[in-house]
Amino acid sequence: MPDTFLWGSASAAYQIEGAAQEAGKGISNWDEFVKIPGKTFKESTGEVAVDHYHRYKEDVALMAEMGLQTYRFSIAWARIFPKGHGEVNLEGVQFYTELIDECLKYGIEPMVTLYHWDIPQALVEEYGGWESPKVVEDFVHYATFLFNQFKGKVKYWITINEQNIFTTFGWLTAMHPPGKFDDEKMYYQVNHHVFLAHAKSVLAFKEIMPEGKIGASFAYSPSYALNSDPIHAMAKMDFDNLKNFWWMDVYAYGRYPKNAYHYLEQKGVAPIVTEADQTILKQAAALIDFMGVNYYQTSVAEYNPIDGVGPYGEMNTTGKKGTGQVTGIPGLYKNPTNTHLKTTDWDWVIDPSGLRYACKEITSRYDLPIVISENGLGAFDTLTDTQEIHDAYRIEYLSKHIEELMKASEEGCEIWAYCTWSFTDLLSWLNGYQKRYGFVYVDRDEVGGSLNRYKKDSYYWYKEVIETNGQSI
Ligand code: BGP
Repeated sequence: MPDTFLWGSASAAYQIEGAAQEAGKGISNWDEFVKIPGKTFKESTGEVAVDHYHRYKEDVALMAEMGLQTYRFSIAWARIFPKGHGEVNLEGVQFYTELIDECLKYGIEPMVTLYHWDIPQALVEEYGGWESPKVVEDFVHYATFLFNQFKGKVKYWITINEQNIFTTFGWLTAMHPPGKFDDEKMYYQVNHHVFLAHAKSVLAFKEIMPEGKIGASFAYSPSYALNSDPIHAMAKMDFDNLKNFWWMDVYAYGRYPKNAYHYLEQKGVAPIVTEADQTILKQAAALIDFMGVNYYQTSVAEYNPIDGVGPYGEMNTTGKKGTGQVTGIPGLYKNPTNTHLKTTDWDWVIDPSGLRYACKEITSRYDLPIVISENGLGAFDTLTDTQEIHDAYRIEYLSKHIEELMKASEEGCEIWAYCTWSFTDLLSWLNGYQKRYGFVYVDRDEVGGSLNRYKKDSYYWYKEVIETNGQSI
């Protein structure tokens, strides 16, 4: 990979920090949501998570020993502004300052996500959080505060993590806070507010740090038509417009895909977009530096008859293969499992070439550099008696994806960084602690544990990948 390329790993505040009610931090939507019985796997919470808040020095030292070049992490809004706005919590600012300094001390480039799904609960109570346009100003104020605070130290910034996922789970499937079900009208309006928060932050950023790099991270699932039957080709187009381009076009072009907008307008659920909004979205789109991509899997698009499957079905959160259900939009598309590919224990298809496909699609459609901000395998791991973790399956998964990433680079995609999900094991939002992603095993389960860290086989493997700049995979 090019000399400037960064080999990295990623995390999110709620999933690793713990110390949920310490050091002046305000309560977040997730701190509240996990209290509702049945919402998370075995009622797991991020109250302690993997205690990164207290062990960050140990974690960063492990990163340094591995040779990690960039560490992507998110800042918990409620640690900075416990009420979402107003008084700053200096202890929170100090924590992230120390974390950033610790990374810099070892030459690890910090990559900061402003929003990885935890909004201060106070804003939810005050005006409904993302449901109100008021959130835009508060978000931009929070973002601007961080830009000023960490200017000169942090070059790479991600505004919003997986807007498509947290809004879908929050307002359509009720699986994330605020737990609303099938509220399509609000779903699109919320998304519009998030777009504006992103866009206005980008504009503020370029005033403060013109030389910095900023983008959003999108959970991109490229799609394949079931076969060459035109009916499925059309299903693929509808899927892409509604499930992929709806977000990426706004980030990169500052406008919604027209056919999708028209469809939603006819359905009466399209967001209200003013001319002033359009101008802001366009201005920001012209200024973003990269497309952030969280890549886990591809989708198959098949025509879904009007009396076909609906958008809501069981999701596999237990790790018992085959328990997920096919969903879709009647009259447009559905997403059956790809029979050519293997799946993980959580029914996610494993498709390394999909990563290359994603990079090429973004390159030709948007002509933007790419940051792979997440990619990884969630799996059950076993700690042996001699405290080793033989995760050959993870090595295989990652090496195949890296191979495809390198091909994409050779084929003309400008890829700036590759962050695996994740560095240490951490809390999976809906799947508890048993779905592990890290290079570093953390001894804990849904109930608790020693929280000791152990290097997995994949830790040593990635160290060598970095050392050889991807030659040894
Ligand atoms: C992405 C999120 C991450 C992380 C990852 C793995 O959607 O940005 O926060 O959780 O997916 O997902 P899961 O934990 O559901 O396996």
